[in-house]
Amino acid sequence: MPEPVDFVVVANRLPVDLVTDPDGGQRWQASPGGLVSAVAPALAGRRAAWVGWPGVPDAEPEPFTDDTVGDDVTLTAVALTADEIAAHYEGAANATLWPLYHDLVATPVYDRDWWETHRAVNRRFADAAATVAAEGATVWVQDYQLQLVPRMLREQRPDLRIGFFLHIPFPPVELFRQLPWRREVVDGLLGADLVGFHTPGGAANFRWLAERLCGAEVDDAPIALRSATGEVHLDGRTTHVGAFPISIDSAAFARRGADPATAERAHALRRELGDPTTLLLGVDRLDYTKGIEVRLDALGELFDAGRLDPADTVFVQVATPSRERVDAYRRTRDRVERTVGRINGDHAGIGRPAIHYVHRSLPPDELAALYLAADVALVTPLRDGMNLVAKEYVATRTDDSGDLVLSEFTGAAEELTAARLVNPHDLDGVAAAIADAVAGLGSEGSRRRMAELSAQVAEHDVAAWAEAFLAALGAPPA
Ligand code: GDG
Repeated sequence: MPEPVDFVVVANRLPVDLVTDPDGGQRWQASPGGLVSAVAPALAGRRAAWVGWPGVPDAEPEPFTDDTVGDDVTLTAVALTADEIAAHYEGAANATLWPLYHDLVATPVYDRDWWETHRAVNRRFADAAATVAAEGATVWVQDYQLQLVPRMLREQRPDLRIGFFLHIPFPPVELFRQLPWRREVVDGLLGADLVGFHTPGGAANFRWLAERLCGAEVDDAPIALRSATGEVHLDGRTTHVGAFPISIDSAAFARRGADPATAERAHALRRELGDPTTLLLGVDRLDYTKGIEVRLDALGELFDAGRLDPADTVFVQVATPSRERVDAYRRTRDRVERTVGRINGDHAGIGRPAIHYVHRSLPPDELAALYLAADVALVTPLRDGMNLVAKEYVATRTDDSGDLVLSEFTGAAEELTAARLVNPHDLDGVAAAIADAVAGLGSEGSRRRMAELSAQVAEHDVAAWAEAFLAALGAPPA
């Protein structure tokens, strides 16, 4: 058993997944999702541990290290059986909490057996964290799958400094109250010293629920972005709640965008796409919250009405496979693929699809080239905690060209106010914003707005996010 450490990250997934090659050999591979880049700045210069599930059933390796996060970070696996993955991860996390927290975009399933397993799995994560954390250590718990961990950890280790960050939206109180285990979740989070959300609204909703559901005493101080936090007092302890909008490694995206090799690949991509006058882009996990159908429907209507010409407009939608064992995700994929087929059937020339649909994950270089090649990024979620794609697009484009159509229902919209903000439920509004963005390309107005967006993302990068959260938590510096 390695020495206990002063800094522990607890997340549903380890930064690496155990993968089995066709020849039966096993190796570790960087796991999907942006958590590594988000947490990496906080790990730098610390001897730390990362507690998480290795991505496949029954894997229980001894603690190990991996280049993804460096030798100073010990990776401690929490083993889950296939049944536990089905009940805790695919069930309670992704078929109960995910749709509930995203404003019921899909109908949440409230299943008591799933929840029991969810609770047992949270306990296993808490136990693992308690084992690796040294006396007085800082433990940073990540995201909606592990909301019960702070309380479970606090009970066995009152000496720890515990932070929790929610990467998805925290719902309006009227929706949250549907959850049969609502009090347990709020109490679970109140085991932390600091609970962080992307937006002040989420933090305020949580504070209200702490008072009503758990009988906590709360302050009514305004909760501001990155600065003022609210307070919740319960059982002689104080939990702070605050808004810490996550971001990206903005400089790294800008560097990639300014790299001649990326520009060359971006030109080549446009050529391969038939040199369209206008290239539109969407990049998402294939998730029903992301509003992929919204933008497809809007484009379809623009083509139908002749407001955009499918002969010189191309839309590339990268939709990376996600949660494919969960029913609602299978249905979403079917709907998206039907719609792409219908629009191409109605509008594409032979050998010239109007919509290029990629149901694969692309390498980061290729993604950067797409960001650079695209004239307009379409980010139209029905609800999204933040949305990093919007930030990556503006950070990659260092010449203030391009435009961003962004849903009001993303956390990003609270910061990227210079984008073309749309209500994704208003199809006419989305279509109009896309048409206006295309018509306005290269104008003084769009340049000014893109410059403002890049400046915002450059200033508030992911290192600043981690620093602000850990400072508010009172974690000793690395
Ligand atoms: C959750 C919250 C919050 C996508 N396709 C490819 C690829 N990606 C990368 C993007 C981006 C990330 O995946 C997606 O991040 P988002 O923020 O857009 O969305 P979620 O996955 O839902 O993340 C969200 C986030 O947590 C952080 O707190 O913003 O609201 O839902 O980084 O670039 N990357 C590569 N190839 C792809 O094909 N390499």
